[in-house]
Amino acid sequence: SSADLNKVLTFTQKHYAKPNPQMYGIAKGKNIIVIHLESFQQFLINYRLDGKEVTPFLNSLYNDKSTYSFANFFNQVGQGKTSDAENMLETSIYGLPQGSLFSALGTDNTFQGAPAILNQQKNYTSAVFHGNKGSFWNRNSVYKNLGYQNFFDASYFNTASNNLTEYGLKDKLLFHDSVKYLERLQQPFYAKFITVSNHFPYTIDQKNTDFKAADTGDSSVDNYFVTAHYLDQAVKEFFDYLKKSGLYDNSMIVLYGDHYGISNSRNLKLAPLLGKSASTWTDFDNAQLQRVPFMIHIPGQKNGGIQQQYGGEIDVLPTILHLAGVDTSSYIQFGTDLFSKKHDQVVAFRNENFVTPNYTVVDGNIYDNKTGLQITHPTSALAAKLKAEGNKVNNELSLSDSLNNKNLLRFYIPNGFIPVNPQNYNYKNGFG
Ligand code: GP9
Ligand code: MN
Repeated sequence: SSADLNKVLTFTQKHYAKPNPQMYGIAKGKNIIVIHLESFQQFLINYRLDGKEVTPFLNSLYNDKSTYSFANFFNQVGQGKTSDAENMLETSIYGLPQGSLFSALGTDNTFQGAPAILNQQKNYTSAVFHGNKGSFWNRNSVYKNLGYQNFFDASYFNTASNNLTEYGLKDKLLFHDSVKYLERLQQPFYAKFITVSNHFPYTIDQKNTDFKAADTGDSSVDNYFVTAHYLDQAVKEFFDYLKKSGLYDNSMIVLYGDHYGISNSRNLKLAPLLGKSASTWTDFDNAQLQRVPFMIHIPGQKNGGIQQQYGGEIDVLPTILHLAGVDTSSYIQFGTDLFSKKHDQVVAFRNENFVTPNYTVVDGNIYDNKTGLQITHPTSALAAKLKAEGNKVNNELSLSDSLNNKNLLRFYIPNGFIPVNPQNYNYKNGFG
């Protein structure tokens, strides 16, 4: 109803953070290439296993002045995992408390997301590349509702069995075999690559395992480093293709990790590799490990570097749109531009726990980020502050749920936005 919609609008309009003028439009007219790093956690960045860098190429990007690299960026997914991450990045609206929004509501709901906005505002074409079936996570339907013009799923690639791992085409092949399609897209384009090789249980054939596994006694933890290394090499090869094709210089490349690769229960095996002990491991450590990479690489930029502000997946869309020079003030978005002075640094997890630059709140327990210790007797000022932040988190998540469950966007047309007609798009689907 319009009362429900108004509640959402009242929140998002007040929450809106206007762009930082120094950053607004710095990537105007550039291609936007989004690389989804499957199950990739931030702790891998600059990490050495037995003295050897696991992801040397991503490390070099992270440490490069042409990259805005975020040290305190968190995944915010729920059970929808990859699909929740995609949903947040495309729309700046949360996933559902249970299940996957893509699967549950993706066929019928109205979306106002990145491909349509960029197409309508800045004449971008759009494409997704993914080496699994188009029906996985209901992407076929959702992408049409988002206004994606092209979806190159497994049916476009050679999916002979030795080209695959458990979740589809090997990443090196995905990138290599996509370039011929990418080169033919009209520029500027918005293109997303969803990798799959670094997915649980982290298995890959002998030929691609030139990195020595860890030795924790849990094979998925041990091999996580092997497939992460493979993914790193795949991304490096893709950058080489981009340079060779000439696309690199006119592109902004955005990289993000979608969610954890090592689950909370397995973190106990991981702990010693992070210089910690399983016996003192807490919910605080689990929450802090929800960091994933977020990097915005803009060739030619010299003012990048490591950003300390706290944020998460919900914040990506307004950030990217502002860099592309798109005004976001009329869209319903729950995140805020990471570069804005008004950026909201309270990071909500889907289960209502949250992290701020100084504190972590899990199941109502407060932890001090500096010491990692629980604060059992907070001052009344601190208790009140965190209570207010917790209330904001709950309110935000429930407004997002109301928006999704009641499909409220069908009643809202942002200024200058033309509703997407999914029937304009037709993709093949399956294995070729
Ligand atoms: C499959 C892939 C994996 O297409 O994106 O999804 P996940 O299991 O990580 O949610
Ligand atoms: Mn995933």
